[in-house]
Amino acid sequence: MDLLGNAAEQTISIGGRALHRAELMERAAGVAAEIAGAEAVAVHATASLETVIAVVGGILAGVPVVPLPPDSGPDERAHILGDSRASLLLAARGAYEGGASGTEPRQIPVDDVPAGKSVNVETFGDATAFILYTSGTTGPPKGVLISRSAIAAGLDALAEAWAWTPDDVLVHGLPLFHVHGLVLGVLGALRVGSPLVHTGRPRAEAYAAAASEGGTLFFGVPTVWSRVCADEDAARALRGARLLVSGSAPLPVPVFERLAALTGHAPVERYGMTETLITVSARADGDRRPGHVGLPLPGVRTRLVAEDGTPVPADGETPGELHVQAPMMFGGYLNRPEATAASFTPDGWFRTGDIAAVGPDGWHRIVGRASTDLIKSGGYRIGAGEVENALLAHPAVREAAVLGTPHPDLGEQVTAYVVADGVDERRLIEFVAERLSAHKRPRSVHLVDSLPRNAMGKVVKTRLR
Ligand code: MCA
Ligand code: AMP
Repeated sequence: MDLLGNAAEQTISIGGRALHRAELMERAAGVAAEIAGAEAVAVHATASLETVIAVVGGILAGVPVVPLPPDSGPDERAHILGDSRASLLLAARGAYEGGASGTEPRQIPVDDVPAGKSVNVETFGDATAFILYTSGTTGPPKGVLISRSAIAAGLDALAEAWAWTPDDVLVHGLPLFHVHGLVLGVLGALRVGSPLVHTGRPRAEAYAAAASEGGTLFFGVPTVWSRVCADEDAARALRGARLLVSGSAPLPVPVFERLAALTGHAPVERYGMTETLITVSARADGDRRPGHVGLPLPGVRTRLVAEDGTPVPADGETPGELHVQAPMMFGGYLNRPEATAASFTPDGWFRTGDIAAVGPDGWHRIVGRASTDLIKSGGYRIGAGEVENALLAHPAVREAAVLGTPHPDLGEQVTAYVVADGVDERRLIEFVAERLSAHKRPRSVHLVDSLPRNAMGKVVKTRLR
């Protein structure tokens, strides 16, 4: 299986710097030689060519890659590095300023690694390609094991559904440490063989500029599309594109409609998770329906189940928990066999935790989440428990409850209710920011006298809203 495809000619450009495929492969082969045999390798995943070289190096070496969000705070970073047992860390020279503690992995500046000769990727069969850390409802993020075959299956299904070919020029500016930006947005381009233009950050003007330079296929999270709509000139520049794709969070119907009106393209929506990669999507050659995420991709099976475990009819109305079986399924949570077991039903279906309705024609609509403890803000998945724990680490905080509340630009924002003595809201936001990634810090903190609890003593978050 040649995960990276075999394009003869291809350019990867990030934030204005470009690399030809041949050079990328030679530099990645050099990295592969350097890290060969490691248990796992962390990559300081800035939006840069060095990140792409490092990640491809990991794949060529058959070493699981652990993308480290560049703004992750010390607590988060220590957890990811310790849990994954990454003994090496690849970063652009001078870019990583991580802790100086003795537990830090040995740093290898990607720029200093000499280019190598091509390596045979087939040798590594179906090894783990990535350990992607993602938030659960409680506790620190879990490492999601993603195999090479899951990625290959996921990318091939998307290429088919979106008619994605080497003639496309893929454009996006998403972070390179999640499935969307990294697996779809980088490995997808490499496997399909389409050039990639990464805009550094996903700004409307940058998407417009890339469109006028020949970009055809654009990826964004709903916040990006909403910002594109707010910049009408930028939106109109996308008229020449072939396909606009939205995912990672619900695309509000008004944004869908506005985007279609301004660009002439009804966006293709698709649904997925870090654990399952993308499983449901609209098609390039089919309908696009606002508020809907499409049909199961080839090889994917879905079902809806009521709370009591009974099947839910596909009438387009009745909601149920979405269960999935798919060739792009993850291989479990690293070091967490109980969590892995709990995420599957006894008959082998993955419980997504999303509530959906499915029409008689198979079209899926995501209507919500089973738990209030997973927040989606700007397309980032944030576990309420992780933010609550960060708040509780402050000596003045006695109780904390975190939830997602509606936000016009980000979909949801992180909102905290805190019982504390002698500390103000601003200080608590900074305190979380010192520990966790920027997007995990609360946008607002409400200091309250007590939290609403049920008879069991559990906080009733729905009463906080
Ligand atoms: C953030 N800021 C804050 C706070 N939070 N300032 C004060 N108080 C806070 N509580 C700062 C930020 O650091 C930033 O500063 C500035 O405010 C603006 O932040 P924000 O509004 O969040 O905008 P942004 O930084 O422009 O980010 C919006 C974004 C971003 C570009 C849409 O959220 C993003 O990249 N999202 C993509 C997430 C993603 O890729 N998810 C995929 C996972 P400064 O400007 O100084 O930096 S999902 C997945 O992989 C699956 C499988 C799938 O389905 O795709
Ligand atoms: P992550 O693992 O960060 O990809 O987060 C996965 C979650 O994002 C899913 O369980 C959904 O709740 C949400 N999600 C992803 N794509 C969509 C979409 N197109 N519409 C609604 N929710 C989505």
